Amino acid sequence: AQARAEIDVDVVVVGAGFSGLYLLHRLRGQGMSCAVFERGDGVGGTWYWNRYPGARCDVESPYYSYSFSPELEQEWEWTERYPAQPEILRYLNHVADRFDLRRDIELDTEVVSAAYDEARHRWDVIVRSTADGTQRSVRAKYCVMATGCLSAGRVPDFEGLDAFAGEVYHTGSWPHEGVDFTGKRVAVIGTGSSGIQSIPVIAGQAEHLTVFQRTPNFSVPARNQPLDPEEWRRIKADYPRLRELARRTPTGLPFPPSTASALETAPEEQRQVLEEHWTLGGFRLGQCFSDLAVSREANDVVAQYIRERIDEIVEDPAVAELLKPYDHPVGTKRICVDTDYYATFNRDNVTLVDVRSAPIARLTEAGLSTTAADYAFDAIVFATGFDAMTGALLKMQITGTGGTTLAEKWSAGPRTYLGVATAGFPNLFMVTGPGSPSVLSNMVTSIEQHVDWITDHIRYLEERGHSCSEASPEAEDAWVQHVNDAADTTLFPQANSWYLGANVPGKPRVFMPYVGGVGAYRDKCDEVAARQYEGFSVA
Ligand code: NA7
Repeated sequence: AQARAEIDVDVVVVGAGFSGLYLLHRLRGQGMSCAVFERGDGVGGTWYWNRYPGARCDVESPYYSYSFSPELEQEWEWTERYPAQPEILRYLNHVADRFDLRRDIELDTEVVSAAYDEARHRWDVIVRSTADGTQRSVRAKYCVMATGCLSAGRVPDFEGLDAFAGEVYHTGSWPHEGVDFTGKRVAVIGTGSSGIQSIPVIAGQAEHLTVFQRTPNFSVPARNQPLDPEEWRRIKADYPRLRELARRTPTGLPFPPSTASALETAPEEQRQVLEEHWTLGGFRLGQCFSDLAVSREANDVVAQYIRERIDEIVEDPAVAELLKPYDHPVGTKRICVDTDYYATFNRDNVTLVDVRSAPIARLTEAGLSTTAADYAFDAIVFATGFDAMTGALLKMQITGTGGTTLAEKWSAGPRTYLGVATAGFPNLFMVTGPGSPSVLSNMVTSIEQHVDWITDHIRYLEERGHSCSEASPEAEDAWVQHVNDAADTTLFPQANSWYLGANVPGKPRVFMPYVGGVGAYRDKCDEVAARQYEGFSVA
């Protein structure tokens, strides 16, 4: 009771995207008071900021949604096979209204710092208004980071970044009023998911589009289409079973992984399987064979198949060759899911520039210069990605016991227990943190599992009158080792991906996500909970 009198709210939640909204709903259901801080001027997180042309989820609509409310599941209508950004944002706004969440969410407010007061067992959180810069402090018993994995956008440190006189955009913080590229000469830098989704749409608008590609990616046609009403009805009727299945598969999608090994499949049959999956579209291709993620030989079969499709689609053989990925196995960077990406390079108004052989040297007043040539543009779009998984967390000054900051603790790479907690930071939890399977899965399935687990843990502590819970260094060491060992049994470490921090110069090279899969991870978390939160020191 004494501690309670010293806090303003039971829980501070940072972020009002998929994670933060559900956290608030759950915590309130447990009778806890919450303050959610969100830097945007609306809810939605990732789907609030990523409004670039063509922005769309690569997970199919019926499964990229909350499962906690059967009523919500039944009343919401998705319109397409894959949800476009505006539709997901509408959904999240609907959720905020339907569950009366807005009254505990402060928009336009970013968290600057959070410091743990060991004597009082509380977090002192400093928040700042993005409108006028005023700061104030909030005290809470628990702090939950719902800050997202791909929320700290990254522009490469090019020389002369301010020199360019034209318009500059980053896909991850797109202007809300939209952008019209009609009649303009546009550059897109980057060919990850964001580049690959936006390039065909921008090409349709711009007078000329120049795409600067450093590493070609594997991309699979989405085959997006209006959601078939009959199929949608079937899914709705079958939601309980599909959701339960999704919670148990490695991907968090209700499609059990293939049990067929590519290497044990005859070439003609391999071909047939690949054709079927290519026709199905999207991530299904990544699930065609059981050994795709562990055998380079098996992976090469799929890689070669995609390269052949690129040859078929792209008319100019030299451009086709440039677009073919050879440097990393399929799936070791997230497979891109596109609409007309490769075909866009057949357009007269689109040019592909390889910046592997001649890197971008600097931005200039007129445009940019590679080491080989100068280019002039009206607009430059950075589709250059994010400081993934740790960026948003480390932007805040988070100080744990003994005055150690999270940045200090993670200077050689992030270390967590189960991806939800880190030793030295009591009563601080992370949703989809490094060490969790989140980014390798259907994010919403993972988010719901993390939130359920964290809020169950908080309820356990509250019911027993505990003042704090902290991951033990031993449990954390063992988990970090397990995450590394798991990654090392796969091909994932062979790619210079953001999973490894490889996209940010100087970032420690540590494989961050847990490759063990959603189902296995859930089992492990459930086991820890069943053993009275084994690996946590509770006081
Ligand atoms: P990604 O996947 O990190 O892609 C960023 C792209 O930007 C990628 O092609 C990078 O090439 C390129 N890039 C980054 N820095 C440079 C420089 N200096 N020069 C040229 N090109 C550069 O981010 P996205 O936003 O597309 O997607 C993020 C996730 O969102 C995605 O995985 C899905 O989960 C959804 P590189 O490969 O590093 O050579």
